[in-house]
Amino acid sequence: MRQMKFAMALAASALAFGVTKVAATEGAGRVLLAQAAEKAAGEGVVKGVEPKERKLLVTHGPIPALKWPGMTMPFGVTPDADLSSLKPGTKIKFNVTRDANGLYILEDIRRVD
Ligand SMILES: [Cu+2]
Repeated sequence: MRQMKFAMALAASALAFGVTKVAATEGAGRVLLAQAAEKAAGEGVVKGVEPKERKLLVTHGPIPALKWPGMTMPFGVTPDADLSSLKPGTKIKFNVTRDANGLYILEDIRRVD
């Protein structure tokens, strides 16, 4: 009887371990997916600059990492982004990431001259 309890306890802990392991693996997978999805390289052309609102209107090419086709859309930018050298017609490269609210914003904006 004692042995049986021990065996059951072992089985239970093995099961618990297995579940924990799966959860950890899934968690890691999700982190990797999130990282892959949240840093997507893109390029495009500036269509408009709103320095006060820290926004850019950008016509970007397809961004496969986000499954986005090319389109024109407004973006916020990271706080460190320097918009002073950008104007309509400026070609740029950037990374698309998300802000604290989950909105897509541009970071690491580089002019392509
Ligand atoms: Cu878009």
